[in-house]
Amino acid sequence: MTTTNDSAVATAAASGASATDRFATDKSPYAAVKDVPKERVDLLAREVLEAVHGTIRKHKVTYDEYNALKAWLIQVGQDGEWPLFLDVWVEHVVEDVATEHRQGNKGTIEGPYYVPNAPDAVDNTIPMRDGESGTPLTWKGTITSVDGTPLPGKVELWHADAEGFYSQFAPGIPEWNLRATFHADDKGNFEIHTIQPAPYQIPTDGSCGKLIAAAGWHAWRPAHLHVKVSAPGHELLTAQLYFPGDPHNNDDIADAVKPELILDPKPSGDGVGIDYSFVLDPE
Ligand code: MBD
Ligand code: FE
Repeated sequence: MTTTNDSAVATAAASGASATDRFATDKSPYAAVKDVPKERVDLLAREVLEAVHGTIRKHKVTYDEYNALKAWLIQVGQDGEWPLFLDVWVEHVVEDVATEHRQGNKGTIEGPYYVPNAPDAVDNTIPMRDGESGTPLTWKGTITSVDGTPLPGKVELWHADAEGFYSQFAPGIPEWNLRATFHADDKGNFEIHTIQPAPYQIPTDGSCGKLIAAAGWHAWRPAHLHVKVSAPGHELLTAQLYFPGDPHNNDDIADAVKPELILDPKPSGDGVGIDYSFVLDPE
């Protein structure tokens, strides 16, 4: 794992703890499991358990394997890696089901590293450190409704730096680095200045990394920009945008790439320019 300096080492347990705290803060209403109707809990819990039982019978799972699973599940909790595990291996299907009715833009998963209420961008530019490394990226686009009406909405943007680290989840990075809220004008136009993120490897030194190593998988996600696009009276769009030619666009560990989400960057000044717009579904 890359480190920024000796006193600021990014560890799975530290970013896992931050992601777990983040979830508890932002999604605290969901702690009320009792609000899910009993019939739904009965149906879903029963079917998931039946699927597990079916796998055990089909593959004659041994006590050694059962105990390895038990030890690993305990470790996922201790590392705070439940948000990472669920968002990498489960969320993409929940997202598909939740958005299948939409006529507007395709979205994809939120992942574990969103922080709400990022400050407004100044001069259409995301906060960066002096000399932030990475190719400059200029992005122009519009927000419209499915009927073509321009929407003066907002784009919340967050992404990793050129080393693959997220502010507030890796040490030694200013709080709101590479996180901001951008506002579209009354014609729905917005403009964003940032830098191109790097491909991202999920932490390999925690329990998710152990699963990946034990199964012989890889830990990579393609480079991506995360967005939440919103406008009054419209469904919130959560998406990620990807860069053509990334070696992991076809084997994202989180299975969150869709063809509609791949950008078409063009040379622009000393960096690249992208033109990517959003169509939102009315509520
Ligand atoms: C990420 O940056 C991410 O977007 C997802 C979905 C999972 C882990 C890290
Ligand atoms: Fe991400």
